Amino acid sequence: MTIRDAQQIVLASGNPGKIREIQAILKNQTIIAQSQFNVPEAEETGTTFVENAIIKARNAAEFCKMPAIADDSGIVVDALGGAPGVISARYAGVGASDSENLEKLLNDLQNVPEEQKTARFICVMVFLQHANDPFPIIAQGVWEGQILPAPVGENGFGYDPVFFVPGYNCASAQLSPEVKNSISHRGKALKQLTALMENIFKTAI
Ligand code: ITT
Repeated sequence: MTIRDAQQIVLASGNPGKIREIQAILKNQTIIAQSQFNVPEAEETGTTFVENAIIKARNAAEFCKMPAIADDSGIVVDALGGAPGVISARYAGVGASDSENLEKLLNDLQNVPEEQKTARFICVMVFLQHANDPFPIIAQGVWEGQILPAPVGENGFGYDPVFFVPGYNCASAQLSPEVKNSISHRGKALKQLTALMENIFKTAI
């Protein structure tokens, strides 16, 4: 298999926070955000991260006639039976802002004891060579932590201000972008994805 055709890869995400982090890691590849091609947003109808990542990658690959990478991610909170999970981006409703989503999360957890607020970020990254690629390359990363009682920190996006990172003793939103990428769910998934791609395509990614 060759990745020569994949010099340009469309990144099937409309989330600027994710795009920043992914482009910082894949800096040797020409990764073009789907907004540059006016790709219509795909409906995320899957019940799992992997289904939604494939839906998004296929949608962008089909529209752009190009290889595509997609990220489906979210936060899973044990005390909420795994919610918000795949609906993390729209937990407080379709079109909700990051602060509305994390406000709802803190509200849902207000009667839960601190030690029971264990949570993890999940990221599934998918690479498709083309829309009908029957062999998606799939990688996943998990980042364990805990939900804080109140938001803190200015970096990152989404739930970063309420995600406590054990070992660093701070919120994810207090980490530099470099440190976050070196330990996060997305960083881990991307490392795994590039290793799988290098193995399959026999070329450095
Ligand atoms: P695209 O589908 O266009 O990529 P999206 O934001 O809708 O953007 P998802 O459906 O994968 O993407 O939802 C991911 C949500 O999970 C995201 O909006 C955040 O609320 C949260 N999330 C994922 N990774 C995160 C991170 O590194 N830090 C903070 N929140 C994160």
